[in-house]
Amino acid sequence: MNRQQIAGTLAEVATLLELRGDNPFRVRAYANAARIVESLQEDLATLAAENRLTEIKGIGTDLAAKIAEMLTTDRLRFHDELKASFPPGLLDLLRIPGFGPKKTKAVYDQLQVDSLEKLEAACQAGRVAKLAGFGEKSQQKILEGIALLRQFSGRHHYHTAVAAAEPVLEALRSHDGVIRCSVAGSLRRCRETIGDVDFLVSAKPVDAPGIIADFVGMAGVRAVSAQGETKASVVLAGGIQADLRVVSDEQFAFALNYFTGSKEHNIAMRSRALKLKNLSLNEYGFSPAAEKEKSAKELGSSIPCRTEEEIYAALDLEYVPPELREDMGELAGTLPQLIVKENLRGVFHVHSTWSDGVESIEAMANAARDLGLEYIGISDHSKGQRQANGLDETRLRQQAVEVKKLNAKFANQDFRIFFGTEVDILPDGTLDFDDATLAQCDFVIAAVHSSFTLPVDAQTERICRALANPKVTMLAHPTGRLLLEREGYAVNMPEVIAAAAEHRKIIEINAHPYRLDMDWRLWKRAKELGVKCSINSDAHSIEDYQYLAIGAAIARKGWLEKNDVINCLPLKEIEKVLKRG
Ligand code: DGT
Ligand code: CA
Ligand code: CA
Repeated sequence: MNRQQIAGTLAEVATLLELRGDNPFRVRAYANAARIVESLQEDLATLAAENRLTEIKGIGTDLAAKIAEMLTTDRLRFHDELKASFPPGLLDLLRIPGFGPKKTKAVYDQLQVDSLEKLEAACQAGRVAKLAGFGEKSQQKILEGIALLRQFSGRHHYHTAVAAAEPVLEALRSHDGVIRCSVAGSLRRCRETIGDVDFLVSAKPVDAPGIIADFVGMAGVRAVSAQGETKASVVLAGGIQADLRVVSDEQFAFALNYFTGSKEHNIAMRSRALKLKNLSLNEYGFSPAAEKEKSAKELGSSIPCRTEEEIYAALDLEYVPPELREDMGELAGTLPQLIVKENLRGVFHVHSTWSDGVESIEAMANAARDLGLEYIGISDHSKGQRQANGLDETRLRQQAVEVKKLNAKFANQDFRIFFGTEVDILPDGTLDFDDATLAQCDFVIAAVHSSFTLPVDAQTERICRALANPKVTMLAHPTGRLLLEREGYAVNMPEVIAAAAEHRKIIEINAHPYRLDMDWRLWKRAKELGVKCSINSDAHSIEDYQYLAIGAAIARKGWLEKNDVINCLPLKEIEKVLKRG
């Protein structure tokens, strides 16, 4: 077990002991030990090996033995036994916001409630309100808490979390006591899904309680899970959990860096600080490695840093943009000049009413032009997509005529509609249109929309065969995943990437927030092999164009630069590229 897991187990022991009605001093000893281990700077395994665990303040012989047991056996028998002594469903009650061990014990002892379902039923029957210390109001709160729990037990799509975070950030920013504020965590790193939203604020100590009070009382807050003097956790509308931490302005950069993560990036930063400068680094600042972790918290950072730039500079590093902080080599050498969404000059993979879009081609074109783009690539579905009103050969020819007419209208406006298709890749790797039909297109996007359950080798071969087709320009959403809904189909992506490189095909980042496919983790390798990216909106409506910003964020996570992304090319150049084939 690592430090974090050991701390978590100790905290759970404290909760379970309290639930059992154990001696409060014993409960507190475990809770304290969890906190101590959590913030410990020294390496637990080293301390244990040198028999020095008891030197940690608050860790006696009994706790030291338990920590040693977790270090060597990866479990704690005492914890296992405690857990086994309760009905498994009982522990779920602890996840209800505001429902701690005391309340859990009360409903268990007095009403034999040992699961969320039973608690819900007891509340609905009015039995919980009658218990001492509960009442009608708290019964209602429990029901709301259970409903929320069901909703927020999962993760959330990036765009949902952004939408939930924006008003909160705005409210925090407008608060008088707030000096600086930011989102942190996975949201700042632009991960494709978000567990909880992390907010960080700097303020004077006197202002912290007021900021916390305003945060938990905000209009969008549905429930308060925890509230302290400098931090709080709430559930926002839509069931998204959010944490707020308030720190001093001197600590802000360090806290921002720490709580932005990722955990793996933090670990790499810490070990670099130690190796290079003999300094320990945490959310409070730098301190001489020989001293206990407390020193930065209490004495201030031994190298003061106002900004994250200064922290990286102190470690002889260039600034690492949050999207790259995933421990994928970002501390090892020169960083790319990452693409920004303003670099995008046009957009491919646009649908219209000809298949399953909701706007005409002309409306989609005008909207793109209003956004400052110079071209769109219309690519409606092919005939295999009957439920999406896919086009057959005849309708495709008619659509080509319409696009030609529209382009005549746009001729003097430095704007162009490229004519394409999102053609199905059939199970054997051939395409839904023959070469002669595809020849009238300016570009061709090949996509898998069926036979998701092929064995991995067959699926890979199918896609690679499509990529070998000279008529194909780019590959759509390579794994077909729908984030938080459905896994992608089994496919050997390194082989697909190699095939794209060999046949000089583009791979898309499908910017739809449910897809974000091809995954950011694969782009570094693809780029090394020379594969180009197209950030595609997959727009079925005008609003969907906004997904381009998410696509650009994912491209940044994939280390991509402007030159790696073909729709950063201006109209005149993309015309040449498409003509060359
Ligand atoms: P999420 O919420 O699951 O989408 O992912 P994050 O990255 O936002 O994770 P979260 O909210 O648990 O914590 C926020 C950041 O705090 C995380 O990215 C890094 C930092 N952090 C949390 N726990 C640890 C830890 O045990 N060690 C280190 N080094 N950093 C941590
Ligand atoms: Ca988070
Ligand atoms: Ca968090």
